[in-house]
Amino acid sequence: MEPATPGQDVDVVVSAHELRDGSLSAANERLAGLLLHTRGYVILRGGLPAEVVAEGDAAFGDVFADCVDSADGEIVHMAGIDCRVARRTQAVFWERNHRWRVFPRLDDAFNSPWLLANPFAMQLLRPTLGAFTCKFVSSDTCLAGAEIQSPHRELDPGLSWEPRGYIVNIPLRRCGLDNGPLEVWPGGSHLWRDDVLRGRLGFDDTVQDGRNPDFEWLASLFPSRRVVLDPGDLLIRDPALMHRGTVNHTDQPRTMLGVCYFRDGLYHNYGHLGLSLDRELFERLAPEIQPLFKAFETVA
Ligand SMILES: O=C(O)CCC(=O)C(=O)O
Repeated sequence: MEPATPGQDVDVVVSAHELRDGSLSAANERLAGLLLHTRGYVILRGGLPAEVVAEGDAAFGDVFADCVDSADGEIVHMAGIDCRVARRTQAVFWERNHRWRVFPRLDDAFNSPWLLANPFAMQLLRPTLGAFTCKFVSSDTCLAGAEIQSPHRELDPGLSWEPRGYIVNIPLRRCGLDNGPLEVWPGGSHLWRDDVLRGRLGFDDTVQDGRNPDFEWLASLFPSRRVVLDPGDLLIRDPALMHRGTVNHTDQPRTMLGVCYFRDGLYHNYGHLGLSLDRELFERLAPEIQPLFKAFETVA
């Protein structure tokens, strides 16, 4: 391998051959495993067929328009969260400060195994998580007017050095520097311990949409990277990795799907498969991925 410049962005480029086989070569698996373990995230360039992303993007445009049209709907409490349900597409959603969280129903446009159980992501998650299932499938849509978020970590970070789960982000269109890319702090922030950071030192790493000067100061001590993603790329990240949403300077929504997998036996109250799946949709999933989605029925 060529020596890297310190701090250089290193991503994994999926070859046409790997894409056809749905399996990373030994060298790419090793590189991806290394980046995931040490930086808390890895980008797989070209880890999804273009047509799967294009179909998801077209369908999401319709779902999102329905959410916007349904923004005056009744607030309902589902899976521990106050949300609304889009009238036509039945997507569960909420909006905060021009950031929309949408749980699209996993119908034919969204149920491709490439999206829901990407073979490269599965190849990397199996050895690190052991037994795991999907916790939720949602999307982040950032619009003009959204403020930069406070750096934060998610899903009970810092309880162990073992990853509790992973989030696979799938951009439906280009996430460039101009339209609100995710900013991540790769220097080991996914390993910061909760008992020290919060318990002993009193930093709160959970604020997303408000200001958090203390934690923003802490973040300023470390280099960060704004990740540019093209349709077809895949970002796999530890939810404990410090990150934030940034500002969309364009007039077009910027959407990434987020598929969260959690280690068996661990729990977090955020997100639920029942927000996007019912028995009928579950039965339409490819049989080989159904075991990952079996928890959909337990939504309150
Ligand atoms: O902009 C994004 O997609 C990410 C936003 C984010 O990190 C969050 O809402 O937790």
